[in-house]
Amino acid sequence: MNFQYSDTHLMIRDTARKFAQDELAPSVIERDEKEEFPYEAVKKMGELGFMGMMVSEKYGGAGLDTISYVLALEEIGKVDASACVIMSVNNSLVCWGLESYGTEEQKQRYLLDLASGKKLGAFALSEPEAGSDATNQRTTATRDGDVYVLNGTKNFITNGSNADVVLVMAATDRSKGARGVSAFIVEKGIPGFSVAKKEKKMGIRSSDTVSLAFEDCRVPAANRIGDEGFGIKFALRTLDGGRIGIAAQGLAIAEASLEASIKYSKERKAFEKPISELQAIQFKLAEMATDIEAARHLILHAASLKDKKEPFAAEAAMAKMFASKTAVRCALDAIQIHGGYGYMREYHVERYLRDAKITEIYEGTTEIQKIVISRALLQ
Ligand code: COS
Repeated sequence: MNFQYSDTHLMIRDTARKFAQDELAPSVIERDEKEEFPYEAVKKMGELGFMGMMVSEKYGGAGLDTISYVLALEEIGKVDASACVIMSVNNSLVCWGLESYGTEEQKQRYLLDLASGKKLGAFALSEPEAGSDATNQRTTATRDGDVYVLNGTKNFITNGSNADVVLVMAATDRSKGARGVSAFIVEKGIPGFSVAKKEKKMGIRSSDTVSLAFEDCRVPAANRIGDEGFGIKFALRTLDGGRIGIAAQGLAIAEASLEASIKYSKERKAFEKPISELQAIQFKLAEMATDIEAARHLILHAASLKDKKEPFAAEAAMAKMFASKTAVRCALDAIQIHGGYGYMREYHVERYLRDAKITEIYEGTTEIQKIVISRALLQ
């Protein structure tokens, strides 16, 4: 495999790096502490074309490839994993699904604003009893003339309280199981749709994670995505791509951990020399760097398959599984290298660990990735 970045790739990486340093870095600790959504930064990410990177220009996007998207996520995630997931959800889970499966009318009405960053999107699949077991949808959508009436609860919804548009999966016919679930576009503010609870989280604390409640919420039938019964396939295909985004987030946290560790180990002296001269530290750095390179290759491989329109679900699952594990391990090592300082908030690395853990859980746990990979091997 030979990944040659184009000039466009490098330009995007540099733009994202500068944006992250200028706009996100100065108050990232404060936002984490206050659990404050980065409104201004998200607005600027929209202006830079980062909120709909792979959407074609005719629908308000930047018309770029998945590799560009990974590079931008990586730079943003190295500084602020919360901003990274806000961006990832809007790009991978909302814009991609709408562009791939929405009607022309839905694209004009919703995608244009979502891809250009004027509006924010969320993706609502998970429920109190349907996380890994995604097909077990209890939220119902009952047809009533030219509307569907939605009832139920969604939980752990990233962007949920700030989203203008939510893609909601709901059972239109529970007797049909996975084939009885449909996907709907639901606009903020319509009667019967409310934010039920904001979660207090371990990490990614400046991105909002909420429960959403639907009580006799009437959604136009024109807002259904695809046919009745297409909802699970829609959601799982969308998540296949989403996993590349979360893998990039994991890679970003791992890289941030390594960069902080290199810097600190050169500055910190013990036994009359910088700790970077101790083999105990050098070996940790070597292992971190190797895992990071491996994660990067898995991610770029999955991204390039996706760009070539070849099957990529198993490769995306491998990338996510490995990059998320790498993120957690590198963050732990970074804390160890920083010693007592690593445990203090001002040194960032404790936040990296708190942010890293969720990459092993959301958009499919590590265990789900193993199911996806082994099914591909055994089919
Ligand atoms: N893309 C499109 N369709 C898919 C798919 C994919 N990647 N994976 C499965 N499907 C389809 C199947 O083909 C099946 O449809 P048909 O019956 O028409 O063939 C349907 O979805 C249900 O799949 P399956 O029968 O395999 O369901 P299972 O319950 O056995 O398991 C897993 C499906 C575990 C793979 C799925 O539930 C999953 O990925 N869960 C994790 C979901 C997740 O990531 N949750 C996080 C929440 S979002 S933050």
